Amino acid sequence: MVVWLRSCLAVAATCLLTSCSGRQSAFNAQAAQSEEIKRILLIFIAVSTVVWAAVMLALLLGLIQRKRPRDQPLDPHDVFERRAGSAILVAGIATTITVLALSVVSYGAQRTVFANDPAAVTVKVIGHQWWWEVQYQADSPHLSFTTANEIRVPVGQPVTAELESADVIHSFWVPSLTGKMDLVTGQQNTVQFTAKSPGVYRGQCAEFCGAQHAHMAFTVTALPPDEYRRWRDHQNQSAPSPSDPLSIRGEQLFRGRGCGLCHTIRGTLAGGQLGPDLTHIASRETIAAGTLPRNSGNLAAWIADPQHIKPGNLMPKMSLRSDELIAILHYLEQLQ
Ligand code: HEC
Ligand SMILES: [Cu+2]
Repeated sequence: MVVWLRSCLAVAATCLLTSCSGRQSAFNAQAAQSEEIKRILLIFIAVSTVVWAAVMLALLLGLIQRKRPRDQPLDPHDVFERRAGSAILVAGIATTITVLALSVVSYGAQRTVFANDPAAVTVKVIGHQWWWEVQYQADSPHLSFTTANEIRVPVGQPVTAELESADVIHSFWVPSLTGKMDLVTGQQNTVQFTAKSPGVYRGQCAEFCGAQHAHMAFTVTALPPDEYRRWRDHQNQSAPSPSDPLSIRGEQLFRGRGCGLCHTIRGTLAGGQLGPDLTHIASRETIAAGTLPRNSGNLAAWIADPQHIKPGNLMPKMSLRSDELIAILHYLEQLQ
């Protein structure tokens, strides 16, 4: 392929591949914080473009006006040196002004981006290899509950996420809502965002944290406040007791086969802390931190062999008979 065609294709592909919209894009700003980030991003891009164009222009002028070599190149050339000196001075002053101005712009954005208003909702988000534990914290303990990989928030109200890690460093990033913030063991970082419109915004761990880092996604769903309260009150309830024989057997197997050593199902004897809380697993949209949509097929495939779907993840493959798998699956699907 001719070189120029290849170059054009490369440029065109870059334009297509840089996603400038969608539910995981800093250009699709849906919160006060991300709007501010988008604003300074555009200012920086515009200024950098002007600077780049000016440098290219200077280069071009230099090439066009190139002088023929002189006989005595080492002789001082007063006029030229004076002109060069003033050009460098002007360029130096312009650079200083540009850098200072951009610093002021970015400093000004911090008020919004690092807002710390009284929060309507506080969630503690704990990063695990390779999933997100989400603890809703409220003044009254009966309004506090734990879920995983899906955060729901009320629209128009400030939400504070308190970030911690259970193992290595992770990074919390929902481009449509706010900037990145690290989750570090033994330290609490916080980030605040106020979603402006209802919707599902995708987030992603933004700090390489091991083999399955790429499969460590999550969603933030912004809901109208009354819908949010309904969801919260529902999540807050313990799991319903199994009623039909198959799910009763499933519940027994869940504990008997060791699932309950790692997973909590509130209201039952399963109280493990190593894996996601499964009290309302059947109300979630995805499993394994956004890796697969939650449906019977995927759930069964996951329980049968999680290592096939997400190699290296911390849930071991357990050898279950097919009737045991069906009973456990049936039980988990009741956990609305
Ligand atoms: C040694 C601990 C351990 C055991 C035992 C275990 N799990 Fe897990 N489980 C995990 C971990 C860790 C994850 C999260 C994996 C990831 O996404 O990286 C997980 C994820 C899951 C998920 C997906 C949850 C979500 O919200 O994404 C389901 C469902 C599940 N396990 C069911 C089971 C069942 C059923 C059993 C018993 C047959 C079981 N687990 C046994 C640790 C365990
Ligand atoms: Cu990660």
